[in-house]
Amino acid sequence: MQETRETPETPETPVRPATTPAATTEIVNTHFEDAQLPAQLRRLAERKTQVGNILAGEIDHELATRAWELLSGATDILILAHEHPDPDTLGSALGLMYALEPLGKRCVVACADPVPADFRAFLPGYERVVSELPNEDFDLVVALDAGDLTRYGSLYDNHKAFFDAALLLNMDHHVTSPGIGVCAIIDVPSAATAELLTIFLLHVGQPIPRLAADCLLAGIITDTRAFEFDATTDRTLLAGAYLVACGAIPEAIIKPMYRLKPLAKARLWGRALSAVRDTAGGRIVWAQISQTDLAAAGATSDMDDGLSTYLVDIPGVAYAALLRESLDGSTRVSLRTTAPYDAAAVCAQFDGGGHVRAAGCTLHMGLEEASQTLVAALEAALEAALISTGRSAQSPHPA
Ligand SMILES: [Mn+2]
Repeated sequence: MQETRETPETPETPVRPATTPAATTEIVNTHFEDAQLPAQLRRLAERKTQVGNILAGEIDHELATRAWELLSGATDILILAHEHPDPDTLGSALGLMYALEPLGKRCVVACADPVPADFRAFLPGYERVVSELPNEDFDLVVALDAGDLTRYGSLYDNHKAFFDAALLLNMDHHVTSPGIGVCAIIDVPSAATAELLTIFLLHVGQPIPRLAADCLLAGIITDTRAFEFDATTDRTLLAGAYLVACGAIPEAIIKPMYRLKPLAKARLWGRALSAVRDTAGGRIVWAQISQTDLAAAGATSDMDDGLSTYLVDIPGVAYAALLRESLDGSTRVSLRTTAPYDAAAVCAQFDGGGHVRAAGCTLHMGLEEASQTLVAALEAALEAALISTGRSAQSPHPA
């Protein structure tokens, strides 16, 4: 993602409205007449305060107070992001670090796995994330975005005795989290742990510095795919609004996360998309990527990432598959479905797995044979699903 920055820009970068008075005088000057400045800035500051007050009331007072007592009482704080990190766990950890450091806290952010290169463009402080503990001299551990110590991977495995005895504060938003430590705030209505942290910091009256806002907004935006997923609530948007008022810039996250792509990736997608096949009246679509395609496009095998999701957005599609030829001659399948079709159930037939809407499997055969095998399985799955709803697989889809 770093190698090609020459992609055509949107026409003009829009002038952003002013956010915090201190940080954005320059931008304000391009937007408002000088004479209007003080009143305008006052209005922006008032609005920020109003939004902050609404958010501050959105957390259980007892729990937040207990959590803040733990943080206030600690000096050396270990902040954990879960293994195979996403930007929510990392952004929450770094955001909390940037919020606590002005109070004189010494913070170490740790994650069992390195920060993926794709996230580095929009996560300030990523270079401070360590994958092994420098020591065990911490008086508090804060575990973020997972409510089970095993999710912290090798960090936990390598320091079991330390973690099992540590004073532990846990913040997460997953409904499946059992919660760990002396204080666990598992806030399921939050679309992201970063949303919960934003609310928490506001509740306890802590300022959110610009760098903390950048990290927290990255968590919210990526856990909601830019406020798209149905976990997004009015409160999620308010938290985003507050962080923007703190100086965070949505485009600085959304563009590198979702839009920037190397030229080789565009060429690879072009090859695959120009040969998309379909059956069952367009309810099943699939594309293939061979080693020849990868070589011709100058692409790496990870550059098919996102292509099956792109295909499932074709109207009327039930199943969208991407099949990629591996170097060992097997075929990797990435399957996406629309409701109510079950991607995991189909992939399970080939010893794969995943989620209802997104799953994968490996077929130990060449690309063409794998396509036929998979499509036969998809047709059977579609037929079974349609019979159960009294429709026909052969009729064209309504879209
Ligand atoms: Mn999350």
